Amino acid sequence: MKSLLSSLAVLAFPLVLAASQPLNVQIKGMSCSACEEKITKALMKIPGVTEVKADAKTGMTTIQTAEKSKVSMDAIKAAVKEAGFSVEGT
Ligand SMILES: [Cu+2]
Repeated sequence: MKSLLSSLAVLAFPLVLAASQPLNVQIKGMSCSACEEKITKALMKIPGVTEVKADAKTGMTTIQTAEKSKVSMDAIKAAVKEAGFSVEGT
């Protein structure tokens, strides 16, 4: 029983790490904290997004997802566009 539990722990650990990979995108057009809030609200609506940190000064936005594979870059770009901004390089 003890060996079964420890092998389960070994198996579960990398899965937890893989599930918390953040996505970093550069967003154009942010100029103040209201913009950050708008972006955050728009991105939080995407299923699977658990946390958003938008920085108006640098444009750098970190998107934390429950499962990286389920949140597509297309969904992020669409949400950003709908909020009135754009993802750098698009
Ligand atoms: Cu603003």
